[in-house]
Amino acid sequence: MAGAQQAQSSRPQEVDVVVIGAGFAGLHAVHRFREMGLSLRAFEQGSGVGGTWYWNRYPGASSDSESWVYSFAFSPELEQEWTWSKRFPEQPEILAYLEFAAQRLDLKREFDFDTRVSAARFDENTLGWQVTTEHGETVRSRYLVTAVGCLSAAQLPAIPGRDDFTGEAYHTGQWPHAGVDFGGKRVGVIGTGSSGIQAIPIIAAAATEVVVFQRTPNFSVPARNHALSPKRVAELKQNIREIREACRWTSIGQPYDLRDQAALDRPREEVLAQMEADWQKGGFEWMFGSYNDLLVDPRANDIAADFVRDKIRGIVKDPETARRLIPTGYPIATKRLPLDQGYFETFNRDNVTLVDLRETPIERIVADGVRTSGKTFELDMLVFATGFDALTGPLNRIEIRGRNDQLLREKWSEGPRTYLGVTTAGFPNLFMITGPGSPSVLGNMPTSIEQHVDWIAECMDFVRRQGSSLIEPSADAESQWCAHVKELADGTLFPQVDSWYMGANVPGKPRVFLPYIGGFGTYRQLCSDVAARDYEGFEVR
Ligand code: N01
Repeated sequence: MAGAQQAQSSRPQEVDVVVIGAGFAGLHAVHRFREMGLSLRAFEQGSGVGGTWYWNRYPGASSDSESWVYSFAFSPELEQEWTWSKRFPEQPEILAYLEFAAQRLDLKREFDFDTRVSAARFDENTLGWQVTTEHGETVRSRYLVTAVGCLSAAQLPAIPGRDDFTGEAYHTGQWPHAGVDFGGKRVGVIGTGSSGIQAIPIIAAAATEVVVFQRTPNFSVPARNHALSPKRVAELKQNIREIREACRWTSIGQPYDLRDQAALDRPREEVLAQMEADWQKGGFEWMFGSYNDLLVDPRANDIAADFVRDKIRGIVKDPETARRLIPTGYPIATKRLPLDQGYFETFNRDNVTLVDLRETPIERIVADGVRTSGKTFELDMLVFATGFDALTGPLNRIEIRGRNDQLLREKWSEGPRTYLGVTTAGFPNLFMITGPGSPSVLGNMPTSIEQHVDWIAECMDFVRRQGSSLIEPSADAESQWCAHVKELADGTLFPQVDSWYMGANVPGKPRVFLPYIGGFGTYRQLCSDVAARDYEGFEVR
């Protein structure tokens, strides 16, 4: 312990840049800035690297991106040395990958782990940031770069009696590192988003009984995960550079893109046959490598939604359970579409009960279970798969103060305001990797992160070459960007629906579509154009 304190106090108190977070974004940023010769400090509240994958250790946790692109693109060495075992990587393997990368690039020594940044204040006199940790250390830096993740602020529902439960209780996003034993237990799962949908089949296979408390039925597409053969691995490694480059320009940063074709322009039988073929392949391609009108025209969306409804009817044996599981009243994929491995099939098991909270709402959590308006379910364990305060939550939980002591969460009280989703007016020299107003969660995260880290690094270099020390977006540029982000979202079906994309899952959160939906390649081009025009919309001095 004395040694740890010694190490901490021997670190510089004044640096070029402070990075917060040691997930994909923080690791990448630290590596990039160090390569540029910048001095830095980096803080991570967890005890190790991993970010999302450090915290989300629930059973079944897996990425919905193909493994070969769910990784760092900046290092051909890492790419060749690491071999993914499956099409969709599972949490232990992703965490092992990030450990491997951190080790290989010698990144861990840059981080203060177990150290939450509690506050950051822009200092008008020094034109830099004062960053304070929960341990009371204050570090001064020219730049502050947040790599805090988009889905890292876990959200527990305000259900009456939540603290009365005397059994075990876990949130999927804060899963115990020692693991959880479901054997012989009656487990209640609240929530059927991606986390619940991934966890429920695994919990059901291990527990005595599982009760799924479903508020909104969810669409889901089969992942069809499988092992990668040595031949496939060799092919992927050989072509990875071209695959990566293609990903950089598609709409969601994946190795496929929307077809240049509308479902409504094609014969219905052809569309259904194509959907069936894509369904058999599994993965997001079914939706996001498909017709280009599915997320903008409700009639096209209905074709896709009905397709999945038929699938659910075909899978779930009990017609009453199938009816309850079938989503109605909102367009498919306007709530984040999960990928599953046997989710709907799980409801054919004798030990699984579905409780439709629209028919029988939860009245309260009691000491030994959950009481709905229908009955009390006695439980030994509760799993909250209830999601996150997305995009703004992780930033707002830090007391970030800009010019005139303005608090970021107060500036954003009506919704986040950013320029390019990476900066915000009144907060000079602050960069938010995958911040609100950028594609972030709508794309393959490592691809989004790579683009932001590169853009930020080049921007800092530009400021240095100007002999300047400050960069800040203008209020006008910010307003125009926010209007653009909103206009694009309003052209889709997304704003009609209560989802975390809209902030609707957090009581009191303003209803604003949080990410940029104009497509990843388009966004990349816009950011590059801004840079090419000497950082148009920014003041540099
Ligand atoms: O959270 P969610 P998540 N009473 O917000 C329900 C990413 N992710 O952790 O829909 C009862 O999607 C809520 O119901 P409703 C991915 O981007 C990625 O599952 O609000 N129920 C909903 O069913 C994902 O989208 C991966 O009516 C309540 C659920 O809880 C995002 O993280 C894996 C309730 C929350 O679903 C979040 O996913 C996992 C209440 N009071 C996650 N409050 C991969 O890449 C909430 N709910 C694979």
